[in-house]
Amino acid sequence: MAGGNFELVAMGNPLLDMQIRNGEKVLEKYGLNANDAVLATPEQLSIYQHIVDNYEVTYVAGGAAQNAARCAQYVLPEKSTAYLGCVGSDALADQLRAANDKEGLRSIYQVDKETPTGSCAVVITGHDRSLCTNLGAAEKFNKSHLETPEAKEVISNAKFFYLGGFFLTHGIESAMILAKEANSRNVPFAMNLSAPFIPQFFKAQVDEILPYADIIFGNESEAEAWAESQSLGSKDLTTIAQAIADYKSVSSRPRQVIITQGSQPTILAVAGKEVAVHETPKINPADIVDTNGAGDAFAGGVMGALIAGKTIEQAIDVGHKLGGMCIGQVGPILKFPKVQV
Ligand code: 26A
Repeated sequence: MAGGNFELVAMGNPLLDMQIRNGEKVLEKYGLNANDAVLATPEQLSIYQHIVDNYEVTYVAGGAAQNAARCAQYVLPEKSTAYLGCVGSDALADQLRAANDKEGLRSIYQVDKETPTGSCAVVITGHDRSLCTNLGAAEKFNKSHLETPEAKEVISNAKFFYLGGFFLTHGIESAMILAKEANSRNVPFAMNLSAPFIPQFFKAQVDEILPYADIIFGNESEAEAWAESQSLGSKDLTTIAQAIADYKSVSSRPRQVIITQGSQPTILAVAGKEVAVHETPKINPADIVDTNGAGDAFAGGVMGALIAGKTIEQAIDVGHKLGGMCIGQVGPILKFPKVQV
């Protein structure tokens, strides 16, 4: 598995990020938490116009799984990654395609002409980022898209699948199709917990797909939310990571669970093994631009390295490097021109 043949197929919500800095007042006005990710309520839908009118907005390609796939491509030979999602027929979609083209991620978009491409208000305060999303066309994704010739071809050749957990708010049916495809061909199926509200409010969907997940990514607050959803009765991250690893499985692969916690060490739990801890390289606070996409870059780096044949420990190192690189850029992107990692 060295890359170059669309080994990685990712699926998620393609979003255009509308990012602002010093957004304390916006958090307050819209009742958002500093380091959270939510779906916009009807009352929050005016946030997009509000930031356009009152702030300097940076538009940058987002969508958590799409970011991760672009970052996996960063460490792989050309044409190693493809991405499935639904966009509208508008300028936002063109910007997302262009960003994917630049990084060599193949966009296999379903297009819903009636609905605008999704957007995400990214409100930066210090080293925190708050994400408020209007899914738009992203939630119009239909499983029929998986039957189109282009999607079918990459799905049937994929050696590795990645699902953004965010997709579970609307797309469990399509998600299960990929999970079962991975399982039937014995290739890894990876998933991100994505945000605390996913295990919290979409528990049934998480419970349904988790037995198929060979690799789970998450951060500390998502892991805690999963533990609460399962009434695990523990806030200890080692215990939680182990419990996710040991959760029932239909796969022949021992599940690997990777929990990041910002600058603190990354936890790796593998079903049937002792939990291990990997130091996160220190980043000089002065070098931090914003943390939007850091977790996606980490996941992308880990998957890219695994596809390139690295061990899980080596892959975590690559993930840390890309996460750190992303933090030094505006938005969920890596250095361009490319640097060797
Ligand atoms: C369903 N929701 C809320 C979302 C998202 C999302 N991607 C998919 N679905 N909310 C925020 N994001 C993306 O997360 C990235 C940072 O990890 C943002 O677009 C941002 O680029």
